[in-house]
Amino acid sequence: MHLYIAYKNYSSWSLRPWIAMKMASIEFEETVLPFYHSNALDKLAERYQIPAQVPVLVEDNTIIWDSLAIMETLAEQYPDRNLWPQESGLRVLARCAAAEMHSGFMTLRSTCPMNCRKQKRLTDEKLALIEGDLIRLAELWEHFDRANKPEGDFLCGKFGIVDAMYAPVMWRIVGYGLDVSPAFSKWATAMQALPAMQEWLAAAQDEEWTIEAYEAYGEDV
Ligand SMILES: N[C@@H](CCC(=O)N[C@@H](CS)C(=O)NCC(=O)O)C(=O)O
Repeated sequence: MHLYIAYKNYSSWSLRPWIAMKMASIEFEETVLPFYHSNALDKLAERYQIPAQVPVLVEDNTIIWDSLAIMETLAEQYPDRNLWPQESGLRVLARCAAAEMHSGFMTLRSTCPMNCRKQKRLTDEKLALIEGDLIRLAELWEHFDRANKPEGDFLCGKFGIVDAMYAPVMWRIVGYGLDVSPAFSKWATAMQALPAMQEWLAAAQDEEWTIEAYEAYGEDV
């Protein structure tokens, strides 16, 4: 199984299946395709006739070219890893929140691009723009707080796909010094402390590439 991803410092969609696979102890090989610095991603896309985007998971003749589709497929392939919660009501909540991330939070995503190795601060004008998304995050975390779920630090107790979908949001909130809610902060602390997340961060810090377009967001602290 081979996971194609991009810059660990910047590629939020890459982080999602990568951390889900690490947390579920699914073995894989990985290749980083730095699409601002090489045409290797275009070549991969041409070869498989898919969009020139990461993440892409290749297993034998199966090509999966979307983060959520990758994790859904893995949840089917590895039912014992509980990538979705077992209890159906909790699973519905997890699926809704994962889908909401996949198709929403556009303002937060476009205003605060993931930049794991930097601390940034936003102007008041930019902060006002993302206020609605921060309120929505707090509301979502309240849904999970009210849910009947097993013990644990993550949204459904144990780490699962829904946590993986929000993993880059942790870097956005922490990196831009934003405040969501105490429940969110507790989750973010647990997420950041994961050995797999620290492994991702160390690799991001070691990367030689810089993308000026992403560095231009916010003021460096
Ligand atoms: N819907 C896709 C989105 C993937 C996506 O936007 N990936 C970005 C990197 S984080 C990308 O590959 N960008 C390459 C480009 O736009 O040239 C998914 O969930 O996998």
